[in-house]
Amino acid sequence: MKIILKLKNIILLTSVFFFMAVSCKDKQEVLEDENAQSQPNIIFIMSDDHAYQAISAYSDKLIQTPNIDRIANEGMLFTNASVTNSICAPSRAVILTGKHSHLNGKIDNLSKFDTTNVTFPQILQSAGYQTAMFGKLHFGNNPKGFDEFKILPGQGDYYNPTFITQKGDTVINGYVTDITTDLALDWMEHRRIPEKPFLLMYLHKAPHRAWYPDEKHYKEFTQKTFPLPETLFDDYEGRVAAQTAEMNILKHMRLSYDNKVEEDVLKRLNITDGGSRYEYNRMTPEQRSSWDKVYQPISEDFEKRYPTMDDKELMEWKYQRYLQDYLGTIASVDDNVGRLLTYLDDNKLSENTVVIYTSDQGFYLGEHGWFDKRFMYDESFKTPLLIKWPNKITPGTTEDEMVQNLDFAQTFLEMAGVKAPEDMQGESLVPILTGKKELWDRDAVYYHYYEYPAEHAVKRHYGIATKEYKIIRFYYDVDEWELYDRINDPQEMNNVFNDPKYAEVVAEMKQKLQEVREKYKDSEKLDNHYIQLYNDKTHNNLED
Ligand code: SGN
Ligand code: CA
Repeated sequence: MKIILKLKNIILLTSVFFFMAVSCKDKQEVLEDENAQSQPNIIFIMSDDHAYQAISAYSDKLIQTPNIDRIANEGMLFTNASVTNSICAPSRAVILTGKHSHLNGKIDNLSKFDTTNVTFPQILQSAGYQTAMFGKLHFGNNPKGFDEFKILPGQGDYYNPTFITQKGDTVINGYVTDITTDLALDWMEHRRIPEKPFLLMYLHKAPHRAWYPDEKHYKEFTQKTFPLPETLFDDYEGRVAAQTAEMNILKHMRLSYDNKVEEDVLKRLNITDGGSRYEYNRMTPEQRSSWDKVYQPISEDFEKRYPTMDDKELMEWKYQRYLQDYLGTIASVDDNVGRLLTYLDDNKLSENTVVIYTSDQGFYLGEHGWFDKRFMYDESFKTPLLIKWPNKITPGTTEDEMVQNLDFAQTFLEMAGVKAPEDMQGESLVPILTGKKELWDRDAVYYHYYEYPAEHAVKRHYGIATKEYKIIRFYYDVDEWELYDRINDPQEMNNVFNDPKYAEVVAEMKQKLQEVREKYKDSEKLDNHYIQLYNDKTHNNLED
């Protein structure tokens, strides 16, 4: 009896002490503790030029990406996510500001980002989030709203890259994809404040041109052969802007710069297609020696075969070389996403962390005979999007609603319970993620590409896509319209704009395009304003 009484007293006393301790806690601290529990951590993973065709959750024809797929297996796979402007820095500006290019001002890669724009990381930081960014930004200036950043200058390098940090520039030896992950893990391990929710932007340079894999993966991928896309030999009939674009694998991909044929071999073969193996020249002697063991035999083989190759054979050879290196860089991204997810598991962070995987845009992997992006055609208009949010998203869900990178800012703010500014132009994806799809009624998405005249010669164009159709207008030095029937012609080979059978659809889509342009506050006046700015040399103040 006595023992039980004693025990009761101990319990009572401990409870009193506990409540005293809580009430002694600063009110603000308590609030932060509560927020830390209710506000999820957000990890935004973005790679550069990662085609959805090269993620096995979408298609396993080319590569297995088990770690990236895990995000969809535990969350949601978006099969109809697109960008508003398929090029690097503009896409990033749209993501950060939640505004279309014509309003945030970052229309192309050539001008600096206007830092008077309000970005979602700044808002999250003010709302108590700890924020960090590692990897590629490509803005020409440093990001605002981050407690810590280590970013690549411009495009960044694969081998032994330089990073811009708050304490100055530093060169880190090794492979960029591994290093970017090391930086992110080091920040989570040593500088994360456990009482605060965090936003981590973890941004890979890979698989951007000129596609330099690490040793493990070039050894593996140079042994592989990939299926040819059905449209590899597209002749661009009926599509004027496609005819003048300069991104054809046969005609515009460079044998040394892109396909890594040694310069001496090209000299002996009398081939001058410009460029050199830039990244090779950055390697340490050890890195070069490993590289040469694999790539020298490829050059030697090419030297033997080239004299008898016709265009078809050369196209196929270049396509295989392209995919071997491109996919090799993705295999590293996948390994490193695995490292990050394992870290979250090991540190009990998985349950309260949203993980997003996306790319700054899609990419052509030989479809239409192309590499690169920029066009509103599906392979570069669409982008991969996989989101895991434990206890909110039903694992293994596939979603075909037309969502865009424009929606990310408002989505993250809503996840954090923070009100988004009225002038953001996207829509939060939270209803879709949490099974309240009836609140989502978007029926068309808007697109506008500006960087012309420029590399790859893709003409300026804007358009809208609905689930059934896509209408595009190319302008500046042409005035060309295109219409695609997305259901019957998913490869977008037949421009049916002038087909009388589609006259009614054309009229409806033109009308809708006008309405959408008005809704998003885009106009001919703004088109002309940006042409004027572009022609003014001060606009082009950045190297690509
Ligand atoms: C570089 C590439 C282009 C690529 C742009 C933009 N050329 O200029 O092929 O389209 O970047 O890419 S290279 O010869 O320098 O590799 S983006 O992803 O940054 O928009
Ligand atoms: Ca890109």
